[in-house]
Amino acid sequence: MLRFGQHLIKPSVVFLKTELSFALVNRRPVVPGRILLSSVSMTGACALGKSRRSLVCFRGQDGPEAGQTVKHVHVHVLPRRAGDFSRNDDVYEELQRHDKEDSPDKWRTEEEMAAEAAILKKYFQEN
Ligand code: AMW
Repeated sequence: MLRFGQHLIKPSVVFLKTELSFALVNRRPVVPGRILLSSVSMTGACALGKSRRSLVCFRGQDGPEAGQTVKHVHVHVLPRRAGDFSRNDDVYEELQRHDKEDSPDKWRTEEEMAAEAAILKKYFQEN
């Protein structure tokens, strides 16, 4: 198990691990392919985001006033695609609402998360 702030993360949802960082799939992605990096591996994440979607957005929230809910340094990687939100910047409002209105019934199952993590793990092994 890995610690992610107040959460214990099962190895099945982690798709990349280095000496100082790990990357996991989000239990509640705002856009398909949204992932979390426990510390920054920007080059790999950028390549991954671009390979799967047309653009990629990085988001970090430092402190509760900035919307941070997990007390562990992390960055969100959100693959973006033209037209995924009717107004492009609506993604930021959706992110704010999303994390405020979190509850267990909205989370993906461990199986769903593990399936996505397996695809991403394979991608990193091959690239
Ligand atoms: W923050 O609001 O701290 O910038 O982001 C925390 C993110 O971590 C949220 O998007 C939330 O969905 C995600 N998250 C929280 N706990 C877990 C978990 N156990 N597994 C996967 N994602 C998680």
